[in-house]
Amino acid sequence: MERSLILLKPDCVQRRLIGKIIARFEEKAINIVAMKMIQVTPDLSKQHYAEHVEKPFYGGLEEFITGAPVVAMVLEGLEVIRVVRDMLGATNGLKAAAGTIRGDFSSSRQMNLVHASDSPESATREINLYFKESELCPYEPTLTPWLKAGDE
Ligand code: FUP
Repeated sequence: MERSLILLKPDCVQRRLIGKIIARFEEKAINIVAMKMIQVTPDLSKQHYAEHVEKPFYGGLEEFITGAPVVAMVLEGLEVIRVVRDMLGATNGLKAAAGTIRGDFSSSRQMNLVHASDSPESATREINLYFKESELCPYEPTLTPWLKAGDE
């Protein structure tokens, strides 16, 4: 089992797409094990996007991500880091394939609706940035026998 840190970004909240996007993850039978709405601060943004802080686009990115609340979630499932990235599509909504979340709902590189961790190392770092251990609520869905075979 893997975990991934997902943010429904300010554009997702402002456009009233939270429910639709969460439904995509639920329909895929991915487990939501933590969720909360928060206001990202400039300090948290700099920690989250540490690899981008020196880049020319960072100022705009920080203004965007701190501009309205986000919904932070921890998703859990088999290969969930790759599965969710595939569900999101390419970073730029204009380039994301139709059928992906960004391909269907975004026409922007910055306002691409959802963040998802890109590796196990990033997932651990990002989950610890947004959640305390006590805020995680892992559980076994009663539907599990109908979601995958016993040896998967
Ligand atoms: P991703 O891994 O899909 O989140 O994308 P990146 O780590 O490459 O970029 C992080 C965020 O910066 C993306 F959500 C989009 C944004 N970005 C810009 O706003 N301008 C750029 O030129 C590049 C990325």
